[in-house]
Amino acid sequence: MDKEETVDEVVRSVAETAPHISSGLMHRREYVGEQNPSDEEVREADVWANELLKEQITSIEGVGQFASEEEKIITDCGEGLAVAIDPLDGSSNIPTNNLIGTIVGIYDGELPCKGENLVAAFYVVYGPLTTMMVALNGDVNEYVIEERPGDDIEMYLVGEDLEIEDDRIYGFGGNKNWTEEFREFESEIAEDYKLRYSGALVGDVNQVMHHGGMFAYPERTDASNGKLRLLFECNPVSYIVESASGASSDGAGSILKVEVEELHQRVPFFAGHTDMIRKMENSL
Ligand code: P6P
Repeated sequence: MDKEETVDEVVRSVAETAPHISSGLMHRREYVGEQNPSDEEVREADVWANELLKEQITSIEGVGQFASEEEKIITDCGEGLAVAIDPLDGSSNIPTNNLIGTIVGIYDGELPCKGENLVAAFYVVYGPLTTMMVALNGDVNEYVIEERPGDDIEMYLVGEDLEIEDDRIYGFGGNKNWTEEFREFESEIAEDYKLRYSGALVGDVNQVMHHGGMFAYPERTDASNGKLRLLFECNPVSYIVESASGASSDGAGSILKVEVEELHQRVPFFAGHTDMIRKMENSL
C-alpha cells in the first residue's frame, strides 16, 4: 500500500469507527479513577475509544507508529507513517451532552516530530450529526458520516475546499489565569466579535471553520505552555486550519514549526483567520 492509500485507509477506518464511539458513550460516562499522561482524570469512554481506535489503526498496512494522548509511550506496529490521536477530545463534555470529538494527525516521520511532517489531519465531531473535517493535499473537505445497515457507513460530502474567509466569532479558553497582555487583547476582540466557547477544541475550531474567527488557549499565569497538547491536538488542528487558508500560532509563529521535545508537550495555541492571528502576534 503506498502512503496515499494508507492515509485513505486511516481516514476510512476512523470514519467507520465513529458511529460505534458515538453510540457507545452512554454507558461509559464515569471516571475510572486514573490519570492520563497529562495528569487529567480519565473516563471509561476515553479508555474504550482509545482501545477501539488503536486496534483499528495499528492493523493498517503502512502504519508504523501509533501514539495517543491517553498513552505514555509510542506503539511500534511495523513500517510506515506515524499516527497520533486524541481519541476523545473534550470528554468532560459527555455528562452535559456538549460536543466532543476525535483528532487524528498522520505524520511522515519518526514520532515525536514537528507538525511540518504531517501529510494529513482530520477530526470527528460527535454532535447532532457525526461529521469529519479532513485536510489532505492542501484541501479541506467536510463529511457527514451516516451509519448504514451491517456496520457500513456512508460519507456525504457537505463542504468542499473550505476556506476561513470570514472573521465573526472567537473562543478563548483558560480565562481564570490569563496574562494581563492577553486579557487586554481579549477585551479588544470582545468588542467586535461574537463569543463561542464550548470547552472542546474540536467543537470550537469547527465553529471557526464555518463562521470564521479565532480559537485560543493561551499561556496561563499558572501554566506557561497553556493546556493543549502539541502532537495530538495543536499540530493536526493547525494543519487543517492552515490548509483552509487560515493561520496557527504559538504566539510567535506557525504551530507546525514548533520544535518537539517530548511526546505530551503542551503549547500555547491560537488558530483561525490569518488577520486575527497576526493581530494577536503583534499585540502580545
Ligand atoms: P477548559 C478538553 O479537555 C481540552 O483538552 C480541549 O478540548 C479544550 O479546548 C480545553 O481542554 C478546554 O479546557 O480549561 O476550558 O476546560
